[in-house]
Amino acid sequence: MLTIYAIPPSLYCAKLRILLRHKNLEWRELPPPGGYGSAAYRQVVPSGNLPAMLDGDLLLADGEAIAEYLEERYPAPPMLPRNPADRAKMRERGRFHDTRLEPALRALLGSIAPDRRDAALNERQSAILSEKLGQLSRMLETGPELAFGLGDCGFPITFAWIDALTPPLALSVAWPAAVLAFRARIEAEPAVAAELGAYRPVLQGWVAKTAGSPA
Ligand SMILES: N[C@@H](CCC(=O)N[C@@H](CS)C(=O)NCC(=O)O)C(=O)O
Repeated sequence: MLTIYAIPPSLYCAKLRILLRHKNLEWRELPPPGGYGSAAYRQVVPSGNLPAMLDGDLLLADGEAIAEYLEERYPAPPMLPRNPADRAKMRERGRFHDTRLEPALRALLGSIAPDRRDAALNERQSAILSEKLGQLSRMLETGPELAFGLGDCGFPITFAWIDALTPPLALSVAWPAAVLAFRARIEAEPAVAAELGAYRPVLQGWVAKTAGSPA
């Protein structure tokens, strides 16, 4: 059985669980030894990255490296299309999530606690998130021909974070119609629905605790 090092509120750990669920894989989860960011965990995983995965003797850290490995090791159901151009488009979508959209959200994490609220930052990041969603909307016009793939797994989790941070940080994010349609489509995937069902309460509890409002 696969072992995953994870912590409950981690966006990238939830993203990986969507893939595990979609591929019907069994896994057990361990917290990082010594806790988040600990030296003890870096003894096991040099980069300290979460998630990390153990498959027999193989230790891998980084969500995308893990996802590509699992796709090759457990090819059914396929999460990359068959032809090279569509495979590349699916990877492009995933990279856009990890390197463009999610960092625009991550910039807000330091501003959730009431004593660290930064209204100007929240406004700026609202505009950047809206811009990224606009870019995604245009990218979806030429999407790869696969109902659900590797490049899709991060979006439902980042969308849930935007929802969760919108009330406490008074975000104003514009959602293009094509992104809302994409969101509805991927949220209807059983693996996504199952992960969101488990993850949303954890996320909402974490945000409520950090933002200082009742869960
Ligand atoms: N690109 C990485 C991002 C993962 C990431 O940012 N993980 C955070 C937790 S959500 C983390 O590892 N933080 C601890 C650290 O970097 O030491 C991946 O896909 O695995």
